[in-house]
Amino acid sequence: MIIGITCYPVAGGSGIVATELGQQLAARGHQVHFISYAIPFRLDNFRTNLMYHGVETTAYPLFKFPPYTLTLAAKMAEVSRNFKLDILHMHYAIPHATCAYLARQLLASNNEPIPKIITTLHGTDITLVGSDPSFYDITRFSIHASDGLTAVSKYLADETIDVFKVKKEIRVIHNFFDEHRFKPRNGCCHRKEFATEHEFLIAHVSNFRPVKRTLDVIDIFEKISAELPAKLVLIGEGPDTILARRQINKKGLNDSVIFLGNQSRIEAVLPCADLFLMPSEEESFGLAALEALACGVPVIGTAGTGLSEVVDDYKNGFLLPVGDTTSMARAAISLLKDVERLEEFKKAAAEIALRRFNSEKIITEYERYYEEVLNA
Ligand code: GMT
Repeated sequence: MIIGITCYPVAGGSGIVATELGQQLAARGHQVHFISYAIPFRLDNFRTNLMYHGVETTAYPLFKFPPYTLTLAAKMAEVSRNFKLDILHMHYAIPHATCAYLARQLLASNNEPIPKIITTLHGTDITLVGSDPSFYDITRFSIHASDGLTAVSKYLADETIDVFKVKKEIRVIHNFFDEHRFKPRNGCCHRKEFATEHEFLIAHVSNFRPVKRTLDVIDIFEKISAELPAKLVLIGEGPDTILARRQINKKGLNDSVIFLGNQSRIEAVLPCADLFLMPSEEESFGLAALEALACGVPVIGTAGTGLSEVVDDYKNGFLLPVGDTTSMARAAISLLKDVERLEEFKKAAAEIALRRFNSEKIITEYERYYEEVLNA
């Protein structure tokens, strides 16, 4: 198949999933074309069957906001025409599915072959509409204009059907991880750069948006470190980074917290950790939590979100109510104090992640879904 993929190229779960998917499809012999305004984060190597098409953002005195979506739609049509795309796979309805719809109209107006549009929902479309209802109609329209729809969890599929009154099937295809990159510690690890042998290492990875509740991460860590020797490693950057730094300073935790900023190879750090914290307000899936589990790191996260499809409560982590940092810290402390149980959780983390979310399985699900949509 010849597939065009558009995603947000910046660090974030949806871009990572799109990039890994494109790379693995290319490795299976499909021709993959990334169409975006920058090379996606994690698309760092040359690969056979894989091409990147940059989209220009035009600065023109009349434009207060450069019309990126129009140049993106035009580029989608151009790549479709030049490479005879079978599928345009959009990650996010807004604006990508809308642009794909426009590209399709452009091609149709010239009687040119039209690729099928598949949209994968990652969650933030709903958040966007939640914070700005003016996006509701265009999001609903773009969802319905797609030939195929997937969601990264059942939780998200149900929410989307509910919020947007969706009348078509949304196929649930869970996120996955690259099993060659994310695996438990094998002796060669940077652990001693972060913590001593006697300290526990706690990790958190996110884009530090308010939805991630980074201050809860610090609160949980403060409670853990009051009882046990521990260090906290923070990976990622975002609007709440400054708040987090201020809070760490205020609590006198500077010597116990390591900020690593954005990292493209988090698999070098994750396996060193004993526990991963994801106390988000909302999480349609929680890819960073899956990557931690794959590295054999149990997760403490929020109940009642898509994380429930990723973390097995009481087997490889604990899911607790949003904002309940006391219970989260208590769960963390009791697990860290129980050496045998911690080892069981670590083993279960890697095993369950590999069994349910290995890339081989999930990429095949995408391939089959592409075929279904093409033959519909
Ligand atoms: O969580 C973010 O802020 C990033 C966002 C994104 O678009 O990259 O992540 C969303 O998509 C990921 C990949 O499917 C999911 O693992 C995340 O759970 C989801 N984020 C939220 O639902 C808040």
